[in-house]
Amino acid sequence: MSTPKHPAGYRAGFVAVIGRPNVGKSTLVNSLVGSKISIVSSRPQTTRHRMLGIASFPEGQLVLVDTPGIHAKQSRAMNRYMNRAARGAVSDVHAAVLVIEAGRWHDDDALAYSALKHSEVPVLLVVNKIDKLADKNALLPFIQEITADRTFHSVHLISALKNKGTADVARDLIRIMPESEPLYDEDEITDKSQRFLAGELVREQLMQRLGDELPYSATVEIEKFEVDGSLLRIGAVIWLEREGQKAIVIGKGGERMKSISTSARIGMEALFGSKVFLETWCRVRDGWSDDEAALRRFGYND
Ligand SMILES: Nc1nc2c(ncn2[C@@H]2O[C@H](COP(=O)(O)OP(=O)(O)O)[C@@H](O)[C@H]2O)c(=O)[nH]1
Ligand SMILES: [Mg+2]
Repeated sequence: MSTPKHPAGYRAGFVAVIGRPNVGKSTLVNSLVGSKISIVSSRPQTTRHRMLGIASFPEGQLVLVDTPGIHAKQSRAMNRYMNRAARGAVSDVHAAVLVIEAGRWHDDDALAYSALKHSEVPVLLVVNKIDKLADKNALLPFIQEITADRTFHSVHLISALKNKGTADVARDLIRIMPESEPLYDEDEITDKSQRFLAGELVREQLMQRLGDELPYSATVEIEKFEVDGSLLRIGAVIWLEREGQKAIVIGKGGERMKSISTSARIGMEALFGSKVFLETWCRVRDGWSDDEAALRRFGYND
């Protein structure tokens, strides 16, 4: 008879990570997983897809569902896709984490809470970015106000960016999970392919480096992903909506494109643990972000 690999009382389950855009959901998922699998930027709506982050601990495993933020504006096909992905994440989970930003309670926080309220799963309130708060004394009345007429399993004050308080969030969540064998191999960190993650790392650079409107009209397609001995050869196409956007992405003398490519490559090498040869170029496809067929082709299908 084989001895069981996991201790008695090992727990595993799914956790939805919910909140309005830009509160730090992806940063929290990365902190719990211990690797940067979900891209992060200071722009709202960086996360476009629902993705799983797998966080394994000696006493249990959390499968975190990172979501695009729930928000009220739904005019374009892309926004409708992102809201569907976020709301869909609340079904079939064992717990949910509502992430908010310390010191601020927005209408869209209330919208996210109301999406959870009907689901009957325990909800942890995670107040993030406490490192940014000059006056920590202001937190208590803020939290009292939020929790006065809302029900939470527990409240955590954290800084996902500085990994402060996140271990307690994990411990608390594991206690809620059902007893179970691990749901994924303990060395897996996400359900997404390396190919997908490579595209996201290029898109992260676009989100971080381009002016206000442009990042939302760009997407990335990985045309080539080849293993060549210990080297990964990756070819990425940046799809834009208008010819005029090309010059902006490429920059003077190709400088911007070069830094996008270099930073994305460094991120890929860290995540994949191998050397990467990355080629990046731009193409134009008119109006792709409001075209359901083009969205599906670029992997936005649910
Ligand atoms: N100061 C600070 N910034 C944070 C923290 N967590 C996330 N951020 C920043 O907030 C921005 C949005 O984070 P992201 O994880 O993409 O938010 P999401 O849209 O909710 O997934 C990024 O610039 C992060 O670096 C934190 O604990 N402290
Ligand atoms: Mg995100």
